[in-house]
Order: sequence, then structure tokens, then C-alpha cells
Amino acid sequence: MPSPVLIAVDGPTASVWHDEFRRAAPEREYRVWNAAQGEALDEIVYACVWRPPAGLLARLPRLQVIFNLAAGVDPLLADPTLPDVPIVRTVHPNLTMRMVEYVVLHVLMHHRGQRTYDAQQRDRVWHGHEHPAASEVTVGIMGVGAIGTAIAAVLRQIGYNVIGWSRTPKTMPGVEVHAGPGGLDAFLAHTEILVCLLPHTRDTEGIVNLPLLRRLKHDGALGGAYLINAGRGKLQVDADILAALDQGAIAGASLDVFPVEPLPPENPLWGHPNVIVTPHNAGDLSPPVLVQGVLQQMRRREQGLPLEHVVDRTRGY
Ligand code: NDP
Ligand code: OXD
Repeated sequence: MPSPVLIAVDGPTASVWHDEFRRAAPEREYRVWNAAQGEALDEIVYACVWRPPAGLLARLPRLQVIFNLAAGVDPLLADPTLPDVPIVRTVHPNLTMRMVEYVVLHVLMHHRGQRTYDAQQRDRVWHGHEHPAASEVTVGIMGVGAIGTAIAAVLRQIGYNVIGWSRTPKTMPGVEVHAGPGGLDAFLAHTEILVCLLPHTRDTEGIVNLPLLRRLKHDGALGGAYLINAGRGKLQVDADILAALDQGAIAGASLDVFPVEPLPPENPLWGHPNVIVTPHNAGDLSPPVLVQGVLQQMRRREQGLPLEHVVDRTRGY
């Protein structure tokens, strides 16, 4: 019998993950973390987690691998007691494509002025506006990793000019990728729709601020700049986004993530006419599908193969 697997998931989906693991791999034994009951932790070798309580993983003497049930590992790395074992994050075609759906939807919403038509419909106004072709618009993707790369390919297929920004230099067919702090100016100066898909790290915290938004291209085909943040909330400074909207540094924004989640009811972003708020579900994680990816990694390890998608703790992602 393989060693028991701990499932420690913050929020209402813990039992959903548990059911899916049991259904997909009934031969394994599972323990669902429950602070009220406590659990026997001595035998745990694998921990499958999303925002586990700080200190919990340090209490597993036989722990060998942490599986993060999401792409971003920032909540996990924030735990100073995190044991020094490999962390495997979620990289899965299903999650990637859900993110592609979200970003393509919102790029098109801004490009084609959908908010304006929503308002016109409320007033029964029949009036068309001109919109440039996708080929006249430049979308800049901050973070061209597993998800950003897939989004770039689909946006290119629609016809957009796509550029990227990453930490290290890279070549991508048809996409000019700028790298590092030295490449940021040129990247921003060409970007009309900024798509943020960076991880939250020491280096990226608060990067989407007023000075950065002012550096976007405002005199392009869209006649203004737009922001889409589906990365992490702590990348953005909410007050700066509101200031950027007021000052015309951006004409609109789609925000799936926020420094404080759930977004507090009194936050003015909720009511801003040019802001689209979604509740951190761009990736719309699907436990039945993602469990397969975790089990595949467990099997790889048990067959003596190297784990994939292991987090580099020094980089922070
Ligand atoms: P990856 O690790 O594959 O890609 C991260 C990208 O960000 C890489 O291109 C990396 O550069 C770049 N990057 C990291 N740090 C810096 C920096 N300091 N300066 C410039 N570029 C940097 O991650 P994924 O694509 O899988 O996911 C990205 C993020 O999306 C996740 O971390 C998560 O926060 C978020 N996410 C949000 C979801 C949602 O529902 N809203 C769902 C899924 C993910 P390099 O290529 O050089 O390493
Ligand atoms: C993720 C997320 O990081 O859903 O996967 O936010």
C-alpha cells in the first residue's frame, strides 16, 4: 500500500479534491487536513496543497514532495518553515487553455469596445463605433512562461501584434521578447493592451503601478492603453490603477486578481465603469483534470523518473 497522501486545501473545494483523488487513484490512502480534528501526519510522503496553514508541512517528518494544486506558488513560499523538499506546481494544458480563454475574451472586449455597447444597450442606442483591425493593435504580455506563451500563439492567430517580457531572454516565433529591467521600457512603449501573467515574487510585487502604466503606448490604434491582470493581485497597486484610469494613463482594465481577496465591497474598483472585475477564476481550476497531472508526477517519481515543473525556490516561481 503506497504511503498516505495529505490533502490540505484552503476553502470549500477540499472535499472535491479528496473525492477526485479517491476516484482517480483508489489504491492510495488519503488524509484530508482538518485543523479541528488534527490528523496523524507521521506517515505522509506526498502533500497536495493549496494555501496550507503556515507550519503544517514542517510537521511531516517523512514528506518527500509537495504538489501545489495551482500554478502560482507564492502562498506556499511565504511560509518560512516550508521544508526543503521539491515543490511541483500545476502546469496542465487544461489550466493553460482556461487562461487563454480568459485573456482572449478580455483583449477582444477592450479592443472591440464591448463595455460601450453594453452601456448603449441599456439605453437602447443603436450606434456603431470604428475599431482597428487586430493587426493594428499591439498586445504586450508580461510573463511569457507556460501560460503566456500559449496566449501569445492564439492572439497571433487572431492577427494581433504580440510582444513579450520575461526575466531571461528567449526567442519565440513571431513574438519579440524583451527581457529584464533593461528591456522593460521598449516593451511598454509598444504595448497598447498590457496582459500581466507574472508570478508574485520579491521582484514583481507592485510592478503594475502608476509610473509603469504611464509608460504604455497611448497613441496607438486603440487611442488609449488597457490593462489585463490575470497573474497575481500583489503585482498591482489598486490605488494606482484607479489613478491611472482617472488620469487617462489607461482607458480600461480587466482584473481577475487583487492584493486583498475577496475584493472588499468598499473597494472602488467594483463600481468603476471602465473596470471589469472577476473573482480570481480566470484559470477556473478543474480538480478532476488537474488530479490526473498530480498522479502522473507521483507515478513518474515512483518509476524513478525526474519530477516535472519543479519550482526554483531561489527565483521564487
Ligand atoms: P511560468 O513560471 O511558466 O512563467 C512565468 C513567466 O514570468 C516567465 O516568462 C518568467 O520569465 C516571467 N518572470 C518571472 N519573474 C520575472 C521578472 N522579475 N521579470 C520579468 N519576467 C519575470 O508561470 P505560468 O505561466 O504557469 O503562470 C504564471 C502565473 O499566472 C502564475 O504564477 C500565477 O500567479 C498566475 N495564474 C493565475 C491564474 C488565475 O486564475 N488568475 C491561474 C493560473 C496561473 P522567464 O521565462 O525568464 O523565467
Ligand atoms: C493558480 C491560480 O495559480 O488559480 O493556478 O491562481
